[in-house]
Amino acid sequence: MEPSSTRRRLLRSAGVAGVAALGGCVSGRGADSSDPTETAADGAATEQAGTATDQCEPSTEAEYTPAAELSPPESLEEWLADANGYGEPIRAAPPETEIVVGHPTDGGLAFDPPVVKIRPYTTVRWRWTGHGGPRNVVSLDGTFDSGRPNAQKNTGYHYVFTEPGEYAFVSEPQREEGMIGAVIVTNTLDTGNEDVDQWLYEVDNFDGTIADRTDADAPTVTVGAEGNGGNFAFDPPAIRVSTGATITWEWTGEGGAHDVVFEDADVGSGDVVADAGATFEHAFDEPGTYLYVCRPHEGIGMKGAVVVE
Ligand SMILES: [Cu+2]
Repeated sequence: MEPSSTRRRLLRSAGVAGVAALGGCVSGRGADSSDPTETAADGAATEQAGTATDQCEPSTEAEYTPAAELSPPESLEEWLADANGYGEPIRAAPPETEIVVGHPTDGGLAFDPPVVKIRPYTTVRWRWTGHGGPRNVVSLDGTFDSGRPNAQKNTGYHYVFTEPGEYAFVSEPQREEGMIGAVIVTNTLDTGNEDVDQWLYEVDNFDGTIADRTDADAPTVTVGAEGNGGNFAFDPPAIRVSTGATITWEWTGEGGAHDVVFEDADVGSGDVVADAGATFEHAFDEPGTYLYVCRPHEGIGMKGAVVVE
C-alpha cells in the first residue's frame, strides 16, 4: 500500500500523540486532535479515536515481570485459556497475517486474533490501535521482542517465522490481565488427512481445510482461480465428496492454459485448455484420496486434492 499524503499527515500527528503519551495519559489534545477525516485513512484508528482518552493509564515506571524472566508454557491450550478474546477454533492464517494490538475486547486488553496458525516463512505483523495504553509484544522464549511498551497508534512490528514451534507471547505490562497470545508455526496444515496436507503444503490458496461437498448434487472446482501469484489455482484446492459423486472442473479462462491430471490414476482432462467455460468431469466410485496437478503450473503450486468418502 502506497502511503498517501493523508497517511503521512496521520503518522506525523500520531507521532505527536506518542510523545505526549510518554508523560502520562494520551490527552484529548494528543491522539484525538487530528481531524477525523484524516484518521479515516485507517479504519481501526477511527474506531479507536473516540475512546482513547477513556482508556488511558498513568504512565508509571514499568512494574511488570519482563517476558525474558518467564518460561514458555508447557501447555499451549492452558496458556490460551487465559488469553482475552480467545474462544474461536484456531484457523490457519493466510501468508500475510496481522494481529491487532489493543482490540476493544476486554477494554483494549486483547490481541486480535490472540492466536494464529501459520506455515514457516510467514510474516506476522502486529499493529497497535493505541487503545488502552502502552503495549508491547514479547515472546516468552526470546524469539521476538518489539521493544519497550508504547501507546502510539499505528505502531507496527513484524517478525518472519522460519522455525516450526509454538510461540507464546505477551504484552508485558498487561500479561496478568490476560493480554497474551500465541503463534503456532506448523510444517503441515492439519486437515486430518496427511496426504492432503503434504500435497497442498505450498499451495497458497490452501487454508488447511477440505471443502465439504459431500451433500452437493454437482460439486465443482474452478480451474484458473486466483492464487499462486496469478490465476494459477484450483478452488477449492481440496474438496471432500461422497462415493459416486461426479466432480466438474470449470475453466475461468484466466491464467493461460491448464489441465487436470491425477497422480496414481489414469485420469486426466487431456490436452491443456485455455478457454473460459471449458469443463472436465469425472465420477469417483472408490473411496480414497486423489491428488492432481495442472501440469503447466504444477511447479508454482497449481495442485488439488479430492477426498472421496
Ligand atoms: Cu494451470
